Amino acid sequence: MIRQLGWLIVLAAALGMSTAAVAAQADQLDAKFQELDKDSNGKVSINEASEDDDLFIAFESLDKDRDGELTKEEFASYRAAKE
Ligand SMILES: [Ca+2]
Ligand SMILES: [Ca+2]
Repeated sequence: MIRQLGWLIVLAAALGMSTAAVAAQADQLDAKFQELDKDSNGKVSINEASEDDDLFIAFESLDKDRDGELTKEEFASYRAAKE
């Protein structure tokens, strides 16, 4: 019984840690996105993306709907590919 409880605590700790890690990653993504989104319109334009060389180079392939701007989802796929 005590042994089972021990496992539960280990499991809970592991779950808690991974949730925190995911949340931290999401925060980082938000912070970077907002930093790039200078006019705060919720999208990163090609001009805004030029702040970041790697992002600028990847811009066209990231802009899936080709509207000339990256949504947070489009930007998230860049971050995901980089990590
Ligand atoms: Ca913008
Ligand atoms: Ca787009």
